[in-house]
Amino acid sequence: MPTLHHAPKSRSTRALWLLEELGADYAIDYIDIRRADGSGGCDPNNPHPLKQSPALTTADGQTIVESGFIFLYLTDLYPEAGLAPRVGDTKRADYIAWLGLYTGVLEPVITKKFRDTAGYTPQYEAAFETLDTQWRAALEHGPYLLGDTFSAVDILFGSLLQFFRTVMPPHAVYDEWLARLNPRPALARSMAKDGAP
Ligand SMILES: N[C@@H](CCC(=O)N[C@@H](CS)C(=O)NCC(=O)O)C(=O)O
Repeated sequence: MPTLHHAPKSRSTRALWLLEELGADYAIDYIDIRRADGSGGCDPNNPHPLKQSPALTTADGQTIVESGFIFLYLTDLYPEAGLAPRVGDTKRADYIAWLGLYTGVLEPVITKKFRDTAGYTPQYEAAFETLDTQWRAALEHGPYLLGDTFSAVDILFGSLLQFFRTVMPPHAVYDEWLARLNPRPALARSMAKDGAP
């Protein structure tokens, strides 16, 4: 079974939520990471090359890193859960595009905007505004990012706002979407497993 290398209250919390939504059979390896407040440290048991969370070890011992790619792997591993369009589905490209935008655009842009602010150029701000517009347009069409069906990209993007709501502007469409996501039983189950037993 896959093993999630998980640090409580970190980006791996969203992978726990996904695993619960998928009904997956999985193991959790609770790890330590360096925290922004200077606490924590690199965990020798963490297979992530940068000692970050999340990391996933597959059933055959391979390591996958980056939230978006862990999501792609897991939703392909459990297609019957219906949390992602399968290959050949017309919505597959949209799904891959959201995973790519999260990994390749949103993460680097918000890191610059909120942490490494000296490097926040007008190009980054333009990318941020484009993403905000595209994200809101998808939800306005919604009710979920891919349209009428809840999917793994709602978990990926939604977990960011659950953790850090002010990362995006205070538009009601975000809050209404979060209100649809927050009561999901799988989210409550993942929260119960978030901290080490
Ligand atoms: N883009 C990566 C980011 C991973 C990441 O930065 N994780 C943080 C926890 S939220 C971490 O492990 N920080 C410790 C460190 O960078 O040493 C992903 O989404 O998987």
